[in-house]
Amino acid sequence: MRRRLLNSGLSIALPLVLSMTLALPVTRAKSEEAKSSAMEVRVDNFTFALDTLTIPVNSTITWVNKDDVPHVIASSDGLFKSKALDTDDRYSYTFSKAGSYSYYCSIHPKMVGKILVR
Ligand SMILES: [Cu+2]
Repeated sequence: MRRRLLNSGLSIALPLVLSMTLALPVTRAKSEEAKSSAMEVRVDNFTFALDTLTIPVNSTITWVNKDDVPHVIASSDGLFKSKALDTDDRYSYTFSKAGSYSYYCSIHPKMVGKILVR
């Protein structure tokens, strides 16, 4: 009797869990809320992979250049600036205060991104 109850409970719960798991990637937008305190932003095809990123205070963002031309990660208000990043070079910055941080590539100023720190 007890085993029968357990089985019927599982058969209801399992499809529910599966459908929730499958739904996750679909609901992720290009601008996503980050849970982790270390995030990577790929620079590829003259764009920042996540053009707007929301992160908790004290998160570290690492930009990785996947292009075969150099890019420079530069804060719009002069807070940070990388050296010229060649292919696969990385640049990291830790955001210790809440706020909105716009940045761009100083070689290609049309490349822009934003970090929202909460
Ligand atoms: Cu660039």
